[in-house]
Amino acid sequence: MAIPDAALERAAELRAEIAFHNRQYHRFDAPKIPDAAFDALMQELLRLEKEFPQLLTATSPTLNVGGPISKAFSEVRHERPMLSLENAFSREDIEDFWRRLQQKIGDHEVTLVAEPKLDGLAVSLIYDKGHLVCAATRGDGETGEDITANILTIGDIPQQLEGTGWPSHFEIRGEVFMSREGFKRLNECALLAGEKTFANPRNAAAGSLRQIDSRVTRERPLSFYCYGQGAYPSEDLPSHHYQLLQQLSAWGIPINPEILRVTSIEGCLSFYEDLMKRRPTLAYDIDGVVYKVDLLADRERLGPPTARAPRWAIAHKFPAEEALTRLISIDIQVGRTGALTPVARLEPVFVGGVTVTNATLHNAEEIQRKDIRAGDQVVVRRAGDVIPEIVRSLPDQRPLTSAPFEIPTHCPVCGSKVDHSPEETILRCSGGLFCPAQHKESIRHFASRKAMDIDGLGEKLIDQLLERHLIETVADLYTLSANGLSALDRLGEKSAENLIKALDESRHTTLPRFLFALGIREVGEVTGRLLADHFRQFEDLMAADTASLEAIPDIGPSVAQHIVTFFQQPHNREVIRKLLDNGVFWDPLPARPATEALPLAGKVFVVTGTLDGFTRDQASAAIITLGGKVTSSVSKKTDYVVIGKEPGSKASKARDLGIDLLLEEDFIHLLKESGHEPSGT
Ligand code: 9MJ
Repeated sequence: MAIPDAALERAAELRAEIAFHNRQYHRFDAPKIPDAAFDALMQELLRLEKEFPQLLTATSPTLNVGGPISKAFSEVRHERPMLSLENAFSREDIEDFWRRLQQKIGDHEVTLVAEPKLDGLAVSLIYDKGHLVCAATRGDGETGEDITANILTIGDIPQQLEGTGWPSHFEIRGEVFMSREGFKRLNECALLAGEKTFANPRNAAAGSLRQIDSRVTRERPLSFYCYGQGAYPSEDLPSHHYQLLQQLSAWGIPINPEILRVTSIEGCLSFYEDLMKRRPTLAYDIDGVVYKVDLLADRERLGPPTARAPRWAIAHKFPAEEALTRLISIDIQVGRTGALTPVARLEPVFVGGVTVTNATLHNAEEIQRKDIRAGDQVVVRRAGDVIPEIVRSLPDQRPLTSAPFEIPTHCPVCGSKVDHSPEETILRCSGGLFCPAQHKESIRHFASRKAMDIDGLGEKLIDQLLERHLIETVADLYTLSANGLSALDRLGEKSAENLIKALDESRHTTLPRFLFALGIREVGEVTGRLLADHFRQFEDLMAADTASLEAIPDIGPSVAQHIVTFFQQPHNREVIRKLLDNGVFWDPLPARPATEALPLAGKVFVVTGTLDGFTRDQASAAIITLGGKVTSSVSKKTDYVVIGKEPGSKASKARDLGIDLLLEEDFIHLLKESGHEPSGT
């Protein structure tokens, strides 16, 4: 069958692109596109070559591992080819793998070794009479670069083996990588020194290992885990891969402690799921897991390797955390407090296991710094449950007509001037409640579950109520009638009645909720509770000055000023008066007993570290309610230090001073003994 011109052209295009990206990745340690985008190019070429086998040539990247080798290092010919791994992306791919194993070695139970797949750089290490004599990169799989001098600087890798019994000449293989912490430190130092930073730990590891000057490599935080053997005398090989790793470990070679043996598809998948869950908490980056046939004799029975990969192993890749897509536009959202947030509208893209259409751009300055423009191809990242973000754009493919992003000087909704305070990166609309966006968001906040909890009052309904002038302020919500609501689009009679009922029920609230609902800047739920607890009477809070507010633990000068400013505004006082006139009420808090009579009166506490059941504010509020005092530093006057996880220096100082340390369970016990009831909202 003749090959259609279109297929020929596309194959040539794909090969050129793949060659370019291979060079970026392997030669310069600076990939231009995410791994998943590269994999997609490769998959497309594989599909074409499968459909039109005449397309396949010996030099096709689908048959070749890795990238070109640098002339900066001398060449090392591998005693055995260093292969790559076949990739699996789904349960079906793993089932296929098992089926293939069953066909060839199904005459006994098959055990696999499951390993994390580190995202680093594969290296070969040769030991001669127990001494590390040669280290090489994978290179093109046949020939690698001699990086012995650099490998000798990595403290994890033994230059002389421990114990006894090693073969006189053997080769092991493993991954050199950089921990996330090490990568962060390295980039921070580079930034301070005005040097180039690395995009990720993998590039940093590769860049560090391929330094001409090994004194530079010595300064880099590199680690190593061995995952198998290369050329190894067969008479010295243990029968199983797992045993071999244990043996190597006994000679001082680092082995990943996560490695496990599994005997079923379910075993593989649960290893995969577990590691994927723990992926964000691991000290290093992994991009999947690898399953390997444990019994080495079985590997022979599976047949010779394919062009790139052995048949006895498969890499089960995690969903890519980075993907390429097009940035359609940069919208500016105006929040309740006027903060302007740029939001990226994206062509839908599958990343981190979900389809993403919006991503955060953090702030306007960052967009300018990274020169991200509407219309650009961009790298989107979604790691774990973190909100998707735009990492960078690919300016090479930018349309000629594109213009740099401009920091708005005026609010896109109301046209008011934008404030840009020097100490904040945040831009803020100065329009206050006159800005329709802020106004609408403040009503949404008022109705939200943790505030007045008005069930059924959503964004669309609020839009209509405002557009039809049925409400001006939140106080007007309480003048609505089912009759009046019947004019609204798509709001049935029943829903209208339900909303009126919900509004009516919300009239009976609590003082902490009411304070939170008012939407005073920096007054969240916890501060609302703290203020209610302290003042008891709403009128007293309204009349408070900054000095009396700042005297309350955990109320700083900024929030104190916001509170005073809020209650000074005639507009706010008017809305509050109307809310109370329209029937909003709360049960008065019982008068506070004299502080001296309270169980923790006179006791001084410090809270440090992370508690499981309380935020720091909640723990402080509980102590204060019981008459105790909370301070931020440990001194001789401190009676108790409550310690959570990762407590830091305060705990050791307390220990030095002989102060009572309370673990969270001791603290809860003390609170209970003192008659504390957890405060609900
Ligand atoms: C990584 N990257 O962690 C292999 N790998 O085995 C592990 N790579 C591998 N094994 C054979 N754990 C070829 C590559």
